[in-house]
Amino acid sequence: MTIVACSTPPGISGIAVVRVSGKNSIEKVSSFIKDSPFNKKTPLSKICFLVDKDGVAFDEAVVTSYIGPNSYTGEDLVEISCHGNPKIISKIIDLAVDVGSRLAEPGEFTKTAFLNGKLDLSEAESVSSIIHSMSIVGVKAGVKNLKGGLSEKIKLIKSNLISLVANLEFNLDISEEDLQPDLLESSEKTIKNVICWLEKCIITFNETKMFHSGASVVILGPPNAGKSTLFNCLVDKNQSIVTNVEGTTRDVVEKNIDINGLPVILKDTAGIRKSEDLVEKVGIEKSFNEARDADLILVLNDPDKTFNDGKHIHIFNKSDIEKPDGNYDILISAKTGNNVEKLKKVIYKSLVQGKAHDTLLTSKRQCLAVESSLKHIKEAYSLLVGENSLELLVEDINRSIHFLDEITSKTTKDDILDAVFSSFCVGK
Ligand SMILES: Nc1nc2c(ncn2[C@@H]2O[C@H](COP(=O)(O)OP(=O)(O)O)[C@@H](O)[C@H]2O)c(=O)[nH]1
Ligand SMILES: [Mg+2]
Repeated sequence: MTIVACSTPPGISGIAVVRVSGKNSIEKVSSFIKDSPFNKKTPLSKICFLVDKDGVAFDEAVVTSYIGPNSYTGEDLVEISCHGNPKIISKIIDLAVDVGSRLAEPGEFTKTAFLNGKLDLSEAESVSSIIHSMSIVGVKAGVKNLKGGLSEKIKLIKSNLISLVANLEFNLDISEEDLQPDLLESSEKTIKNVICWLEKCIITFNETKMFHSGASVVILGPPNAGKSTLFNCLVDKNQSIVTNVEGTTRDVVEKNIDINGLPVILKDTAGIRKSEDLVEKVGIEKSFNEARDADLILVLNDPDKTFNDGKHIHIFNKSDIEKPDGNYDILISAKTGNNVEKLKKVIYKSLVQGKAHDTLLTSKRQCLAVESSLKHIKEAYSLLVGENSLELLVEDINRSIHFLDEITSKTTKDDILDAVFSSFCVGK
């Protein structure tokens, strides 16, 4: 079956790209190209006229053919770079469907590439992370994995564990006195190294997942503290309403900003106070909910609260007209902008503790698999130091290997595949 989809976003654009993949895709597309120069033997890129059934040209486009397996999907593939008029795009898709293609599902081109062995699962996921990542750091991590960064590392860890299992199994089959003298010592070393690497993987993922999906930063505090003024100052725009009337902000106002390359989803909230106003009460409840799920909370002008949990920054605002009434991490004036640049640095430092560039995992799914693998290898370690039976030890190491396999696996259950590829865009 041949699949077809537009790979560029809907709407008017200079150029749009329609892709057709599958057996006979080249013949099928040729049926609506004037004097088609394409064949199944040689890949080709050419400017062509696209013609309707009546033979009249409806666009001039650059058409590129790829011959499977040397294509993105691993099968014959044609990319049509046409003018980005939605009418032209749907005409091409209609003509492709008329000659026996069907509309592609989201992510189906990449899924086909995976099923044809062009990419393993972690590499396919990196395509999604390259497209969706909210920062260039996240994009770079995706590209590293597209080139097999994570797969290579997993392969190496796996081969260490497989040799360990082989060695242990060999020693299971021989008599006690013939046991390799340093068996336990060398096994312990291998297992410790694997534990160390897996732990590092999880820590860096947790520290850097914000580079992919953004960090949620909530501004919280009493009414009139200047939360909306600070919000506007950080987003560089008069977006949130500022007045000297308490209870002005009721709904959560949010905006994506960039702090030193880190994508931040900044949220302005209703001031916390006892209120009888129903709408304001709902707003205050929303403020608490946002704060609970936030990566970082900026607490403004609240002398009663001091926090030392790394999740709060205690800020004194209006330092241009008032003296601080308690202990604060930083003094600012949202109105004049004084110390706001310094606050940005404090925000960045509170969110990014480690080295963002070290990350290898790009999805929650990968992280869960690493966590399960770590759990079993840790169990293996306790069995080893507790001098328990080698059989049990081997069992746990094998389970640990199984979860590593899930990260890159070429043979994966359908539900996992569906979950991975449904997050893609149509046409990728
Ligand atoms: N002098 C001074 N006034 C401020 C500052 N920040 C906010 N304000 C004023 O305080 C009032 C309340 O500000 P707003 O941002 O609406 O407070 P919110 O209720 O916490 O959102 C407004 O009149 C602001 O102009 C500041 O840093 N200095
Ligand atoms: Mg406000």
